[in-house]
Amino acid sequence: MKDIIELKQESLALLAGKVACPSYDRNKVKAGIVHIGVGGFHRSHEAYYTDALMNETGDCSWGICGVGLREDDRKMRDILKAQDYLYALIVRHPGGKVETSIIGSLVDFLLSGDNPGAVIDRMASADTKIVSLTITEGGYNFDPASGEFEFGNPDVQHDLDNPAQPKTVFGFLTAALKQRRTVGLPAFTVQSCDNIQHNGAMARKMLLAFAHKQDPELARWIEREVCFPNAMVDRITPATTAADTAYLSSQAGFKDDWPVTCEPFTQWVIEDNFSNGRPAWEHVGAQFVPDVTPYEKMKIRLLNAGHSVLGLLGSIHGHETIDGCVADPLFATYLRAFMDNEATPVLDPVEGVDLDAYKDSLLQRFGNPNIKDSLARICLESSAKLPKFLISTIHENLTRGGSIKYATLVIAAWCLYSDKGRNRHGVELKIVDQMKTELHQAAAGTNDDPLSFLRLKSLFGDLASNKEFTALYTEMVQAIYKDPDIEQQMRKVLAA
Ligand code: CS2
Repeated sequence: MKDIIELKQESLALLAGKVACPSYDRNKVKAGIVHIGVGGFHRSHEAYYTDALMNETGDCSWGICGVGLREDDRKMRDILKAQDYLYALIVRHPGGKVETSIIGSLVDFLLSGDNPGAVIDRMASADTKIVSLTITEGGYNFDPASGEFEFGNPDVQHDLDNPAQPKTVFGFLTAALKQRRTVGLPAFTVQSCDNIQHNGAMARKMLLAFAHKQDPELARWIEREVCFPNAMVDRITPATTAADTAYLSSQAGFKDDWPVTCEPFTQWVIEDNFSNGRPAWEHVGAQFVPDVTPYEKMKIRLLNAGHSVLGLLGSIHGHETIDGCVADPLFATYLRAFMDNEATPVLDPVEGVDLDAYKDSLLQRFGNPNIKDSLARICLESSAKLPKFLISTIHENLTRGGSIKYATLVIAAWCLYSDKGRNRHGVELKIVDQMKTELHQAAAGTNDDPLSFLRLKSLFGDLASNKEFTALYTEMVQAIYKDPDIEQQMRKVLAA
């Protein structure tokens, strides 16, 4: 065991013989990007592309300074700092091949809780050209039903009252942009990397709503000067487990306290709309397109929605992982039927993409037995995900007279899940959701009022008053409340 190498800048020379390491001089890397929300996905995606680009071209002006806005980010910061911001990316192929590389594009990490002024200054620095975000679907602070900015959020109120000591992403972006404008620096680009359709437009709308309240003149400058490219981002990145860390020390001979595991597939389709330059990510596989709309809708309504379908139905059934679900023929058939009959009909054609082949590839990716993507991760924050991933598809199918039965059973399963917090065997399911209490209370009213869950208007809009939907939903929710054997209901839907 004493031969285990600590992951650090000074050990890269030793590690180079064992794993792929940065070939560029990390001392020369300038942080052209400030990234808010350094989790597994950022590290397997944007940081990976940026590292690959530096390896490919040697252009070191686009390193990344991570920023954590939550106290929960401290652990990641501490671990990365102790490793000189290096970490291992473990790519697991379906056939068992594993490719490990050390990613060097992160070069700093600030926690806003320690010093908000330092975060603002870093964003306002002349070196910063892009502020990118993975703040999750819930981080955009919009009301899911109206799509408008939620001024009721106490942190937003705090930021409006304390512009120099913000807590939210909107407070930080506004303060930094204000500083840039005052000193005559060009605006940075705000680049969303979250799974929201028109993620750039969403970031823009929310930031402008906030900035208008705080400083209307600055808001007008932001409106003119800041670009918010839309993008479709994709790489399945399960939560890191102790087995990943153990794998590195036993198989690769070095210690990383928080590596990232992901699938080999990766995709990034970006609108070429930047305020102040950008990395040439196209050299390492990103696609720049004039309009990302069809790509993002395809990905969110098939991949992300597909995950949620398996996540909720699978959790009630007692499956634990996505690959476990698709290895079960009933779940695989159900997923494909949902995709073919409900998700695909509401999609626009995507140039150069064969949707059938795309769906085949999704089933293969989900089935990767070496990516143990837990249903617990998929079900995290479902209230921020389902309106975008699945409920929009139901609304669109109701309008066009299309099928809704596959998705409706998922909503019924979500109600049971939120109410009981247990799978069909009575085993507890750990629910993590900002709306956990509201979801639970609404779901708990189901026995008296079968539509109780749907009355959460901010999630479901007017579904509770749609006769076609409520008739089917009532039948399904009552059936699974009587007997949570979800398989039986899935078979029924498939046979209907
Ligand atoms: C998942 C995504 O969060 C979820 O529910 O669907 O994290 C998904 O794995 C990624 O978007 C894949 O690109």
